[in-house]
Parts: sequence; structure tokens; C-alpha cells
Amino acid sequence: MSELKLIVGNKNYSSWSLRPWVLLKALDIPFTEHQHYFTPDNSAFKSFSPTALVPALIDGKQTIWDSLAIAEYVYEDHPAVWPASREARSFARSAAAEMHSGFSALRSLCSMNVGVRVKMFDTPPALIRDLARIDDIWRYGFTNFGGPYIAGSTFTAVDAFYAPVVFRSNNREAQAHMCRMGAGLAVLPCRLAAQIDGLEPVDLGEVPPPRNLYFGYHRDLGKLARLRALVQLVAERLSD
Ligand SMILES: N[C@@H](CCC(=O)N[C@@H](CS)C(=O)NCC(=O)O)C(=O)O
Repeated sequence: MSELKLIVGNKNYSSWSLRPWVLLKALDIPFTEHQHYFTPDNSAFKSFSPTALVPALIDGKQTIWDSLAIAEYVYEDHPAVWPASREARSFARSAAAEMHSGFSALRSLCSMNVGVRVKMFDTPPALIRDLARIDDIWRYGFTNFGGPYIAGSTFTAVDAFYAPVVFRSNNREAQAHMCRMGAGLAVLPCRLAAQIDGLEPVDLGEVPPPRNLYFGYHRDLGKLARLRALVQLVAERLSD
């Protein structure tokens, strides 16, 4: 292998670029990053990839133009890309391939923009099925290979393939469960954390960041005694 050049789009939007980038970074594999800006027709991408898509990995005269192929290519010199055990490796490869070819509802309805949080007003059945499938895959991995990563004790390509999901969903329960599995720290509402065995509060020595809660009701209803009582009750319960 000569010096690896990873050509990516803006990783804020390009989940396929983010995957090999996270993988190489997490495994400390040396590479240089070359970012190309998206344009209306991306015709300039033809100069480095036959598909005019990002990412692409350049190794000397060799071009590898697909995220999953990049993982496999890098694996040839860096076995840590996939889990060491055959069982975990076949699971990890299957799950990464499933992400590579599936999850169309998640992909189209929860498009990636790392810097933006959007409240969804509707969760169609196809999206619920995709999310449930991710839950199954992660649970299977944690249960069978011991965590804290999807296929065992080290970060591998399957984690890189599911990394953008973390930016597509900010579900607090998922974060709480990941935290319980040992994946790291999570900023959780005390009420949610208190319901999950095995989580421990961390004393940061300072007050956690505040979170504003809003109670919406129609202006005309503001004088209703029962509504005011409810607002007061909710405020009291949440402030204790
Ligand atoms: N199967 C490819 C997908 C690559 C892909 O769709 N890349 C998007 C960015 S996330 C792209 O280059 N889009 C530019 C375009 O469609 O013109 C892979 O896994 O690398």
C-alpha cells in the first residue's frame, strides 16, 4: 500500500463518505483526506471515480470507488477492520452489507445533516420497520459478542457503517441503552435514566446544560382552570 488518499464529499451530508473516514480514523490507519464540494451535476467527480460518486480511495494506481469495497480493500492490510472471530466477522459483514443495500425508508426520510435536528411529525410504518431492524441487529451484536461495539470489544467496519444512524436519530432511549452497554456517556433526562438499571450518574462538578421545555396550547384556552391546573402540575413534577 502506498499513501492512502480518501476522497470524500462534505461529511455533514455524505453518509457514505463518513463511513470509511470514521473507520480509518478509529483504527488509526494513516490516510490523507481530500474533500470535493458537491455541485449540481458533480461532473468533476468523474476525474477520480468511474461512478462520479464519493467516497473513493486512491492507493497509487488503484482506485476503489465504493464504501464497502474500501473497507474490504483496507482489511487486506489491516485485519482489525473486521472482527477476529469468524462468527463475529460474518455477522459484521452481513450487517454492514445490509446497511449498504437496504434501509431505504431511513435513508430517504431521515436524510443526513449532522448539524441539524428535525422533529418528525409522522413515523411511517416503513421507517418503524427500519428502526426495529437496526435495534435487532445491534441487540444481537451486543448480546452475542459482548459489546461495547456492535460486533465485540473493538470498533470495526460494522460500527462505521452504522455510525451515520446516530446522526439520523437522536432517540434518548437508544442512547440510554448504548450507555448501559458501555458505549460511553450520555446526557439523559434523569427521569429516563432512573428507569434503566445499570446506569450510573456522573458527577461533572457542574450543573448540566439546561433544556427548555415548551407546553403548547391555544391562546383561547389559556384561561381554562383545568388547563392551568395541568400546566402547574406538569411544571411541578418536572422541576422536582
Ligand atoms: N454505494 C456507494 C454510494 C455512494 C454515494 O451514493 N455517494 C453520494 C454521496 S453520500 C454521492 O456521491 N452523490 C453524488 C451524486 O449523486 O451525484 C458507496 O457505498 O460508496
